[in-house]
Amino acid sequence: MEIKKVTERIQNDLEELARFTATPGNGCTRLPFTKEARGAVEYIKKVMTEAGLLVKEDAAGNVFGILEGEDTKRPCVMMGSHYDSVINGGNFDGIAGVACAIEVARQLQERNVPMKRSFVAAGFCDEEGTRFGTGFFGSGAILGKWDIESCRKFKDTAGVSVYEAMQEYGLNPERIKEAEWKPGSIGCFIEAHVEQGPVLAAKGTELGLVDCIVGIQRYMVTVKGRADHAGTTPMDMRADAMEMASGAIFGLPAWAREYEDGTVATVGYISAKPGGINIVAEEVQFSVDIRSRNSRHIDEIAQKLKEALEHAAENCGGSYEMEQKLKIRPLHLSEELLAVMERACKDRGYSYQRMPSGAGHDTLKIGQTIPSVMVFVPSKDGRSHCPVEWSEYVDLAKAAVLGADLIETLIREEEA
Ligand code: HGY
Ligand code: MN
Ligand code: MN
Repeated sequence: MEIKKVTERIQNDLEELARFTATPGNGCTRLPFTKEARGAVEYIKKVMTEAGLLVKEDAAGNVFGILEGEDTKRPCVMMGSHYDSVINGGNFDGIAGVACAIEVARQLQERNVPMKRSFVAAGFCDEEGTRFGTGFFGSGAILGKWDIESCRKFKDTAGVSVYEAMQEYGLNPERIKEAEWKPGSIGCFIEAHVEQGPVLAAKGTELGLVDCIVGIQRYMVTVKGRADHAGTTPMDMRADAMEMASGAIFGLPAWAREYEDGTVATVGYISAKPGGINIVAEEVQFSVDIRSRNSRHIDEIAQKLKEALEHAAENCGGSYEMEQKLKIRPLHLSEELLAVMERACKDRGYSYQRMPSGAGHDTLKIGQTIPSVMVFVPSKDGRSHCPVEWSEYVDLAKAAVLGADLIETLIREEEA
């Protein structure tokens, strides 16, 4: 296997997949259950078929390419990532890990690895949660974490539920439970992903072996006041939803900085109704994303948010709702798999370092119950979730080679 050929195959796939965006010329926008998602999935299925894999699309919109092992009853080795993106995101976040997983399937066959158990390349739906706020939909679905009720409950900012979006996409949400894999049927999970941060690029390290991933809590907050004339309504007679929201929004970054341990809090989305320049805001909606390697810090920030909203609502005569969209614990990854990855890096002469992940990833969901490991490749200038996101294809090729080494070792050692 020469790295040049691997690099070219990954580059070709990613350049093709970059075409499936709703914002051509302004980054990748590939939200779940859209025509862009459909286009990417059809291309992924084509490439998986060409790679000699058995292709399946499940009830949640996930796509799998299966290299069947001799004994299909034994737990498989799964490798993959998500094919959806954020709004105006980059062409590597998630989808590069899907391309790497397909490349690993090619390499396992080229190396004539005796496949005693199956290898599954996975493309997950809606890891980001950009549309519905939740996230980890596809990876959660294979673990049985989604049901019809939760598909109806969560809605996007246009009021379309996951349920309705699935129907429009051609899926039947009544069958969501069929996406669940039998417990024990996935032996371990590997994800290759761009770092989305500055560490590897700054140090010139080729690969990152992720040893822990932050916990995350996400909320959509709706503050309700009263619409009034912006000129004639005295300041002490208003129920201004923007004034009520601004206290909490202003507090979040400061509350996160107090911990000085990488804890972060972000308001990425805000909307005001009716939204007129001369109307006191009647309703303000804003998103909250809180992360830390320490769950207690996340809980404390969420509590401060609630208290700030309580206080503002009392003072201004308004009300608020704090809808929890996601709550997931921090994760320590498999030491056993990390040790095999470290050995493989040393054997290949790849520079590497262990590191935490501030981004969630499907591994954060799957790794809660299945031994998992992640390999990062450097992100140019540490940028991600924006059109300038860039990683070198040769670095992705190294991650794919490492993934194939890990799986080959697991399979050969088992048989030893
Ligand atoms: O937001 C994240 O952590 C990831 O990009 N889904
Ligand atoms: Mn991602
Ligand atoms: Mn992302």
